[in-house]
Amino acid sequence: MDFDYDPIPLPARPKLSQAEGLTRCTDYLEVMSTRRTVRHFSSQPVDRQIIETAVRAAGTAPSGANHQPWHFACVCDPGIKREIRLAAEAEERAFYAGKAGDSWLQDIGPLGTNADKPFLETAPWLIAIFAERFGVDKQGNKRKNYYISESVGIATGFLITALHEAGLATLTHTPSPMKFLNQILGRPTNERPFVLLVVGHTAPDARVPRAATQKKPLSDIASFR
Ligand code: IYR
Repeated sequence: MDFDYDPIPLPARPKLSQAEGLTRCTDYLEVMSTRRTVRHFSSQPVDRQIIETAVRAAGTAPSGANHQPWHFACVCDPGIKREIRLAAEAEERAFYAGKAGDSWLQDIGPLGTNADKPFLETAPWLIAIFAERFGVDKQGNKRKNYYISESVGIATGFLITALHEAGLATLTHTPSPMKFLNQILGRPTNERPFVLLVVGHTAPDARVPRAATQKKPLSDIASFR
């Protein structure tokens, strides 16, 4: 088979010494070590331009066959945020009332969460991230996507990092099931809600569970041979 392979040069990047590379990497580690998943948001507004730029950064993520199987539905409208809160809390009430099962509830006990999700209205932005199960072209033909969860997961990581760089806090929220997001946000059925990212500034009295700050040491997460 003949393919239209059209190689172009890489974009220019400064050549770093190993020492410079390590310094930069260490700086990045330090920045990322201050990221916390936050549940106490202030209502301080955040410019749409920051959200747009962070989403563009997310859109640079690698993806299967470069199909970019994601959609970021960015919501600041108070009425829509309220709708999302009400639907999410309904799911969460069922979850905490028993659907989760005892061992799951025990595992998240140290996080201090419950079915109340006021931050879904307080935070200035909600970004509902959808994974495209398959693409649809202008003629309505289906296009297969590949490594969908991997691709959308990586893009979500890029997004969280960009927002953290912008001095903002995020919460990766996953009310389950999240089908209501398709209906409220008018997203097509080929898109599956992946995560609901809550974005904003932290409340002045924000607290995080101590348990959540404990990260595994390198020796537990990596092996070298
Ligand atoms: N989605 C619920 C429960 C929950 C589940 C996990 I796994 C967490 O890490 C945290 C919470 C909620 O948001 O309360």
